[in-house]
Amino acid sequence: MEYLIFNTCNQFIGFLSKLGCKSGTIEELRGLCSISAAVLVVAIGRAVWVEVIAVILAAHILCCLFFKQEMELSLIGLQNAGKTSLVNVIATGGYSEDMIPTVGFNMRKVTKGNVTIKLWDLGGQPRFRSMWERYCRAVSAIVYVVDAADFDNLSVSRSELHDLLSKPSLSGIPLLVLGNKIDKQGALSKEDFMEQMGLKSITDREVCCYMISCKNSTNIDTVIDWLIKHSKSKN
Ligand SMILES: Nc1nc2c(ncn2[C@@H]2O[C@H](COP(=O)(O)OP(=O)(O)O)[C@@H](O)[C@H]2O)c(=O)[nH]1
Ligand SMILES: [Mg+2]
Repeated sequence: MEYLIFNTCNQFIGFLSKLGCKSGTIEELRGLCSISAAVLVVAIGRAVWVEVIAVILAAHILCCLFFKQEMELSLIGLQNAGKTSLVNVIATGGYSEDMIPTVGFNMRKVTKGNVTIKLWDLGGQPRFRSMWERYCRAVSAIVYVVDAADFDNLSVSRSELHDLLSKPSLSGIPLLVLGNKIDKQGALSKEDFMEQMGLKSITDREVCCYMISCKNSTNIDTVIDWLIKHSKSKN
């Protein structure tokens, strides 16, 4: 490219000299043309790079637009089940024993690859349970967290879950039930947990159950895989 521009300039200068221009003027013109050619090449070179970068950016934006997935889900369950701990483990991998009970709700956005998960972490105390249904209406999935080692509260947890699922506004929304704290001695097996929670009687939606430990990060990757699989395409 540079050679072509330089050659054209030289031919133009040769033509000028044939017309009788002074050699000094022609040398100046030759120098000027060389500099212009170099500037042009750099400019074209840059333009090419700018184009290449623009194409890469456009492709990236298109990929993001067409393949970006987003999901909104509600995390519910009785207080102390480990909902906020689960959000923390999914978001940062961090776990803490000293958790402050969630008052009302928390919202966290977590990005995993091209999937953005908007998590509503709802308070589990009795006074907050009435708002569960409202926050579950438009979600891609309901995640119900249970302390699988807290036998005293299992029946309450079961009845709250079945109460919630009976709401017509929530029909068909996929449900993921997590038996948490399996690191604790005496925690229920998956079979017993499913039995105690009455999961086999839920037939009007997709139901999945995993036994997890936020403390030891057991099965957290499986949970994230399930969530990603249930995320909706943005477009
Ligand atoms: N042993 C054990 N404790 C856990 C686990 N997950 C949460 N906890 C503890 O359970 C308590 C309540 O957790 P939190 O996330 O606040 O529960 P939430 O009320 O459902 O949000 C905290 O002391 C946590 O450290 C777990 O997998 N194993
Ligand atoms: Mg909490």
